[in-house]
Amino acid sequence: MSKVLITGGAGFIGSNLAHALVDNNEVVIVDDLSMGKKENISDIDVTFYQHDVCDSSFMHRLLSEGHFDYIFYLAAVSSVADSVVRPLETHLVNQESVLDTLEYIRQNNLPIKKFLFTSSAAVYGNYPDFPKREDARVQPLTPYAIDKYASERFTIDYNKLYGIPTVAVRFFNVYGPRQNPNSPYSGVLSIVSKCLKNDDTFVLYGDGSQTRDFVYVEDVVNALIKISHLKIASTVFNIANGKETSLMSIINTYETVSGKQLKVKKEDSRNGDIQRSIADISKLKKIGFEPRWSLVDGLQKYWSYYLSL
Ligand code: UD2
Repeated sequence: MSKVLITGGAGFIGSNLAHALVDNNEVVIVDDLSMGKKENISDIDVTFYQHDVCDSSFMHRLLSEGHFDYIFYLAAVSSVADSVVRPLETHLVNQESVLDTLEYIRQNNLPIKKFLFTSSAAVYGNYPDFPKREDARVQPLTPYAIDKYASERFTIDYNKLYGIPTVAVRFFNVYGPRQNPNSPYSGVLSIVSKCLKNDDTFVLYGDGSQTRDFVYVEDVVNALIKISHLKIASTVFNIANGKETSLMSIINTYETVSGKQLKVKKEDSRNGDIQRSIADISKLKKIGFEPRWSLVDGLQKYWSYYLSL
């Protein structure tokens, strides 16, 4: 049995990962519950610490006493828009806490098998090269993207310079059960789900022509587990579906799936918002990973989960 630390493990992606790992691993979770929820992990047998990853003395103690084989670093303020409003606070979480953990691992020669950092498609910015390959030009346009890119590079450099087994991934737009819809900065499909269910009005920023590569959380979790077990290190993988969908079009599909109509109010685009996003996932495919969830199937599963709440 391996020992696994998931920072941000009570959050959306982290809690789905914890559910997938818990049967065959000893799972420890650190989460300050700023976006995560205790209920996300209350049905599984994990050790949970409600703590901020910026509390470095707590993190150092945990790392030295935990004897972790795998560390999945998912703790983050995961909103682009929020980072534009609170650049310094989000920087401390999205970059400094990551570097502090890497540095503690280095200084203490902790014998981990893999440190996996979760970066973001936001690093690509608005250059018009599509689909985005991992070696495409980057253009981090927001504090969120800057921090994710820097942390990703630190992660990779800690392998190149110090031999620590590290790897990074870039999430595109992940959706599915347990995504918290209750912040204005929540993922768009969690907000759409809530509005559809409660007949609330959805605020559409921009004209809906902006595109995203939406990927179902179960595919993301399977990709994370697969990548963490690879012998290779010091590289970055896109995690996405490889399909480009406009916001308007996914809303229409969701209306069909749910049999309901979304009330929409339009507002100006958000500051720093990206117009197009689509991943090249051939690097993922090369390691034998293929996303299994189509948009319709993923939305159907998400909607039935949502109705059951
Ligand atoms: C998502 C991730 C981010 C990063 C990025 C990578 C979330 C919350 N954010 O940012 O962490 O990985 O992808 O590209 O998952 N929108 C509305 N109305 C709303 C909310 C959003 O119109 O109530 C729009 C928003 O302006 C944007 C699109 O929907 O054009 C997607 O927004 P998002 O916040 O879900 O995700 P994004 O792409 O900014």
